[in-house]
Amino acid sequence: MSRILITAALPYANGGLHFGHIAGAYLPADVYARFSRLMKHEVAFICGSDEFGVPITINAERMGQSFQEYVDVYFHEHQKTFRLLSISFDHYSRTTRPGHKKITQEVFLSLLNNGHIEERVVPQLYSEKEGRFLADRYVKGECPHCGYLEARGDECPKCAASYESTELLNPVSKITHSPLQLKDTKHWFLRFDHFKQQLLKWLDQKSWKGNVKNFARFYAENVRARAITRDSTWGVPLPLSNTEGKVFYVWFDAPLGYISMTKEWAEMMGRPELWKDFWLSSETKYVQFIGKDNIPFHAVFFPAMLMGQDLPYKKVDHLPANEFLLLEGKQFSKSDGWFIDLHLFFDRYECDQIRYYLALHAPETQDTEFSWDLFQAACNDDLVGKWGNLANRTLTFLQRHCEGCIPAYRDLMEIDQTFLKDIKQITQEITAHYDSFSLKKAARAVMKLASVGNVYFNEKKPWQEIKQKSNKQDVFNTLYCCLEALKALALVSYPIMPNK
Ligand code: B3M
Ligand code: ZN
Repeated sequence: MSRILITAALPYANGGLHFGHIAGAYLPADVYARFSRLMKHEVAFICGSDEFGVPITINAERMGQSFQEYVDVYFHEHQKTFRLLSISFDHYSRTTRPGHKKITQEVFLSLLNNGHIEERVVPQLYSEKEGRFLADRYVKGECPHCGYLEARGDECPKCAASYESTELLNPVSKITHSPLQLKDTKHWFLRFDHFKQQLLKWLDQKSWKGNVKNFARFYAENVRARAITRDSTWGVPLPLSNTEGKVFYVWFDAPLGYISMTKEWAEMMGRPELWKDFWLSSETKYVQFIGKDNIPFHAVFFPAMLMGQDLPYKKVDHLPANEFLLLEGKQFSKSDGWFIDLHLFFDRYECDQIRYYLALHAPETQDTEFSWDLFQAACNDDLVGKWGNLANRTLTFLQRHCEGCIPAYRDLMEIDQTFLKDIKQITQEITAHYDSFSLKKAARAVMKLASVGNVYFNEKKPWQEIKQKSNKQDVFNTLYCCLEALKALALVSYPIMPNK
């Protein structure tokens, strides 16, 4: 038995979740957590919502809601979605809880004391009218490259140039349309470059997917100091005097949520020291499930933050980052109306159907898609045609000819013994697939087991044999072997289809 820490990317409390998010992080994480518990490992499966950051403040202001009211809505909505999908978190928390602030500040102070933090004075856009500095996304102006008048704070929709918001010509506030001035302000920079060699060496030892590792190496090669603070009132405040109006950048505090949430979980279970077994022990196996857009933060920046600590925090061991799942070939987009309403979906279909589909079409090495045709095929051909068929014909036969009891077996023939061996071997195959986070292969092998069962049933033809009184024992043997297959099938299907 070993101890396994499993985390899934903390979703922003800034919009609903779709099947793309589920396929990318939450389903693979849940399958692995369920599998690990089945194998009797000690598991902590931790997640929660990511509730700070500029996009959240902009949307809340637009809706006329307080920031807290706004994130509350999505905190609850996400939990509802996760329940519909039977995601079995051991703890689901949020970054606005007090314990999170404490950890974030401690980690910062440790980096500061160890000489990895630098104060720098930088010019930022300031609104006299609003009395505040404005982040990129609050700003628009003229493109410094093509002169387009409606350019965004960080990139131009006309010529696609990207730039610093301080380079915009005639910048104005998107909220009040008032002009903005450059004004000097202090920010705190983390010297990620201090960790470059350590990061490269650490990454070298990882046996991650090729694309994940290459992407991570590229970021590690190019690390430099980055600002970890922002001018805002919504975020974790700095633990230093005279820093009003400064908070930590959301990507500084969010990954620390994995730690603060594990700590909170341990406290809630009445074992406040338990979090240390997961986070401060080199024996823990730590697996992070994320989408590919989150790779730099999980493979480089967060590990560097931990390398600068006094406590020996556990760094990620496995990072099975996934590509994207599209909807009929295009990215899911609520604003373009290109999405599936989850509540309507679950009025018609069951959780295990979509879990099976998303496992079978997991975007592990390339983008995949949700399509209604493929969904129909997965349900009808596989779940009904193979799995359901084997269960139905076996149990119906058993009911009819064995009074629903499990028959005793005797004198198995070679075909029966081969079948029992096949069951064992496919079960082992599936175990290995779960163990290496290969949902696609696991889902396929589950269906292979069902198919092998159906082939065996067809070959043994118990419906013919039952008519010949002398062969009753062979019919019992057939049913016994089919029940063995069903038992194995139930177990190996459980991580993907826990309800069925
Ligand atoms: N909230 C990004 C995302 O949802 C971000 C993940 C944080 S994990 C520490 O894509
Ligand atoms: Zn332009």
